Amino acid sequence: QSETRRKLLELFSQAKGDFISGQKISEILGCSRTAVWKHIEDLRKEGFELEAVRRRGYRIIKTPDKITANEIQFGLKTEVLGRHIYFEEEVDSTQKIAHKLAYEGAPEGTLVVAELQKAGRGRLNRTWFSPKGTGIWMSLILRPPIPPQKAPQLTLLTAVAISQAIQEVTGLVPDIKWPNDILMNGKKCVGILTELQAELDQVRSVIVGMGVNVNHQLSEFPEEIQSVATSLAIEKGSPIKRAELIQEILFKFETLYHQYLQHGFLPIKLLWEGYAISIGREVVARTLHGNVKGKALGITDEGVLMLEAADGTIHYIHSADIEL
Ligand code: BT5
Repeated sequence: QSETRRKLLELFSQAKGDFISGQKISEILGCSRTAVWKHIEDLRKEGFELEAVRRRGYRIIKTPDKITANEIQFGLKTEVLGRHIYFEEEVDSTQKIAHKLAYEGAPEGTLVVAELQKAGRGRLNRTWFSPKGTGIWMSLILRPPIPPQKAPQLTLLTAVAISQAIQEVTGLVPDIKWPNDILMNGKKCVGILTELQAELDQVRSVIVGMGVNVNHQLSEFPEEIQSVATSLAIEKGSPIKRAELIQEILFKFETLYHQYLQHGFLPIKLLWEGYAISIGREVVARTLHGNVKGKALGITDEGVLMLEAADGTIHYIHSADIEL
């Protein structure tokens, strides 16, 4: 059933808005004309707008701003990432589900997506505000053949992938704040949380959590983050199709991930630097071992932040919150 649906959406996707005859659909799917009609009705119920014209067939006019597996897979350009999708309306945290799936052996590229997170997580057990219908809350399972200490590089890779996708889909140019924030006009619109399942010397899986504020209005954010948070729609002035952005994120991600696995972190680092805002500025790094103040010199070839303190000492920061 779901395999037929996937094939049907792929057909429409290939048709790029043109009509496909009912006859052709039934031949390719290997089902009756009545069954085709039923599948079309199901798509309509899910919010797709389809036109049916006698002798010409069916075409898709509009896809809904939904992010179920169907919408994400309709037009997806990747080979591996997002080819297995677990969609839920409501979850505690997509990270939690992805951890479980990864543990049970889910293949690389498996994506967990939800409309609403009741207990979305940031780093250090902070909460991530994830209301229904306006954002992208998703976790991607990767299985890179790298040692655990290199995993933070994937946070930076993710930030580049999301930034490129935002730029492609909205025309807006975001800033990356080391290590895991994407900002627009100084306010956070994306948070990234990279978690690991690993042996001592080998990663078993990396769970990349991505939270993107897409169509929120300012008043929809909790008061305590209204001065520091924003959404893409606020910045652009018009709503954005979430499924389209997810597809583009996965596409950019896959390209960068191939580069990373073939050539290492260096090409990613160069792209990252193109979006980085903290570099060259006086910042305070709040780490678990105390605060370090200094000028951000850049990141090392490993992705570690270098701060130069007033006395000239160089500090290597592996994990922190940065204040600009
Ligand atoms: C992060 O943490 O930025 C990582 C956020 C990752 C969220 C994704 S959503 C899908 C997946 N499933 C999860 O459960 N999590 C991941 P951190 O750097 O610690 O920032 C958290 C801080 O950002 C909070 O303490 C708030 O101050 C602020 N914040 C919370 N929700 C926000 C939002 N929606 N937009 C902007 N800022 C927010």
